[in-house]
Amino acid sequence: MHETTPCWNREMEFMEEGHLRPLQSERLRDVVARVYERVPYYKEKLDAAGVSPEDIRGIEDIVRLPFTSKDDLRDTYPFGLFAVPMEQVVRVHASSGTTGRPTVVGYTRRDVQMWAEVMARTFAAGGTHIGDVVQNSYGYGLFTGGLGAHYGAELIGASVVPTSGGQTKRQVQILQDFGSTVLCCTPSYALVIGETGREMGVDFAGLPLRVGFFGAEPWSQSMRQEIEASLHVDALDIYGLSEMIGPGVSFECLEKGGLHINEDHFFPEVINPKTGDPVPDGELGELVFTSLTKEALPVLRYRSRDLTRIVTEPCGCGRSLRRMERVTGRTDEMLIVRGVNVFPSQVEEVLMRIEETTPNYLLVLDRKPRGMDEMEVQVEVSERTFSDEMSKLETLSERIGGEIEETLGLRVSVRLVEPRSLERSTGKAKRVMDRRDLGR
Ligand code: DLL
Repeated sequence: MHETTPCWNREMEFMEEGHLRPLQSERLRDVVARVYERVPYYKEKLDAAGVSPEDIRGIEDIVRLPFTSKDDLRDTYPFGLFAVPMEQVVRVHASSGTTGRPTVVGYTRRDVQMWAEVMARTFAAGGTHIGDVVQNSYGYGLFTGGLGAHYGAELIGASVVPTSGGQTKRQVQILQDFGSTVLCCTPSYALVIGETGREMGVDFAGLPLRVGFFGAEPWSQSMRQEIEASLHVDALDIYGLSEMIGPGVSFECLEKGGLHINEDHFFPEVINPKTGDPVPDGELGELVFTSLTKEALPVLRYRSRDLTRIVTEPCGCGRSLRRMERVTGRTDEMLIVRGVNVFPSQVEEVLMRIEETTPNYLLVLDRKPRGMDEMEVQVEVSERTFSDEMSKLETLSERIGGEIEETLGLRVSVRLVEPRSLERSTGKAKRVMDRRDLGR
């Protein structure tokens, strides 16, 4: 069955029912024993929780383990959670986050190989093969995107062009001249590449570009349509986080119905972020991951703060790896404006439905002198709309305000801004400017 579905590791990706759980159980027992023995911080944590490695008999016992959070990584900065001596660490990455110290992550040689394997599965699921030219526009450096995608594409045997992010005109030039068939970057940067290409007079329909692997930030179904129309590609969602490995934790296949989790390496749970209790499959909650095979930095029950749900229906591709829905936002990204919970992705969905605007927006939050919070939605209008008369623009901004209010239950002010006036990002886009802390 499904012999024709493109894949990298048929045995693991299409594992028969009943085979995966014993493997996960064995790997969980092993990782718990390893961190207990080798990472004093974890020994203390497990002792405090009253759990010893012998208590963990199978994967169902995972709920007995304590959670790990970003703070645990910060408290042990930079290498305190490493479970191997530095001589065995062949790579270090770090994610800067928005506040405080960066989170540092390390890899043994085997970890780097496993990472390439899970990224090869990602690329193969989108039909990448030998002979493909993979333009990798994720940033190379401390960020995991660049090198993570690089090694996976190389393992497949594709020709990798490591452009990294930035110099967008050159990106477009290379897309054309090298005949890139695969593009990797953040979804927001994919749109910037499309926009720049059009300004340069490029017809993407005439290029060999076929598929894009986009991730590292939340995006919506409407944004997928926008990218697919702009670049003439299949736009696939790829997800990951440095604390687990980087990109490669989960990936979409060409069915585009959620992301298959590489659960032989990363065990997923979805919990209620308030209580920490597991929620049933299909219910929205916070994703928690345990790395089952990582050597340098094994992490137990890491609270990702990402919100999603487990998809229960089987996928048309035939893979048995469970799927998660696309991540729509983070628990710490939720804005509370005059008591209303707002996720930037909700505003994005509304803006994407409005034809006269472009997908470039910024939410600006201010606290007014009398203590009221205000949210301004700045959104770029299209070139054609911008040249419309004032009255039309006013009607448009009222319409947008009305639709946002209907969705969020919150009155916001809308400012239409000139095409190309908002800052473009070559990596993760910045959609929120919260100025409410100033002068408090
Ligand atoms: O962003 C790894 C990555 C690189 C993934 C390239 C995909 C492609 P970090 O910098 O540690 O790692 O950021 C991890 O980014 O917890 C999510 O909040 C967010 N994120 C990553 N992928 C997606 C996605 C990389 N497909 C954090 N959809 C995660 C939504 C995503 N959010």
